[in-house]
Amino acid sequence: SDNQLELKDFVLEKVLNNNTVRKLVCLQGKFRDKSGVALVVLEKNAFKNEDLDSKGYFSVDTELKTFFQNDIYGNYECFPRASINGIKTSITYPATEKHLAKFTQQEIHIVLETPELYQKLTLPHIEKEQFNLQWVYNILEGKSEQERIVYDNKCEQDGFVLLPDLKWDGITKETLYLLAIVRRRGIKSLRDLDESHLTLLKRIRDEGKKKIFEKYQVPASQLRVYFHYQPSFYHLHVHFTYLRHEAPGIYAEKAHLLDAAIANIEMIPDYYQKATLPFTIREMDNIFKVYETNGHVQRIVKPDIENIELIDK
Ligand code: M7G
Repeated sequence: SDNQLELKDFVLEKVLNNNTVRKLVCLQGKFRDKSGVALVVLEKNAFKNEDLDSKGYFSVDTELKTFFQNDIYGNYECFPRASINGIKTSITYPATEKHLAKFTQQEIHIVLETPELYQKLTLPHIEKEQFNLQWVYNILEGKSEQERIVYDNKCEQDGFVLLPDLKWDGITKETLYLLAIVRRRGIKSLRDLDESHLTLLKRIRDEGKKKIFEKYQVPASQLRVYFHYQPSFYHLHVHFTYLRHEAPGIYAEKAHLLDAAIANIEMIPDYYQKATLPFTIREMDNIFKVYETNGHVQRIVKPDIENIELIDK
């Protein structure tokens, strides 16, 4: 269609992040003849075991360029056929400042969010500004990604939709990443959970694990099932990733295992309304200013090069 975005029309304005370990670049730019700002993320795909044969990397179509050969050591660059050499690409258009900030490399800090700080600082911030949840509603209302849905429990109260995460191609077992999105509206995050959500949480855990085993043959014992705190999207969802896959966002300062959350609530029904929850904020996040203004975190002061030169003279 006329509205189709094409990479040949992309004009780079700024490299927001170039992660050499994850082999991922985040780019800010424009599409020719279009006005909005675009966020493009390119990521080299993980190797798939099934490509490691004579139809994949070791096929006659693979070109091998020699860098050098020295004694028993050979160094090459390999150019496999295009169809196994794709680059995972995600485009957000039009992107807001907040999208760009999320993908920009920057200083990061931990703050300790007591229940009081949640009420006083975090909650008003979430209510004032947060990412739009339209994509979530599109999934729940049957308008987008329907062919990707793995399981749909339609119960309004305790149902959920299970589908591949945006970050996953839905095929490569090595990088398995699914998302369970609850049907009930208004549960913002881990912070809201209490004993009234136990049925929902256990259903997500049990049915989610069962469906993933049936469809992808990954057993429950090899799944990492967790919430993010803070999440980017304030409509309750649970991440399911393959234990062997070092998925982004599985760090101690961000991930909370679903099993641990259930156990905490069973022990203390209002655990998450009483707990101090640490979370990370980045200096470009607007919530950083809120916590900074209230004295809970300090910006890393970058040495001002021009001033240092003046002092030296
Ligand atoms: P989060 O913990 O709220 O934020 O998780 P994070 O992005 O900081 O982890 C939201 C999850 O939803 C992430 O894993 C995203 O990759 C995923 N996601 C975001 N969008 C916009 C979509 C989408 O449109 N479709 C699907 N299937 N997943 C998405």
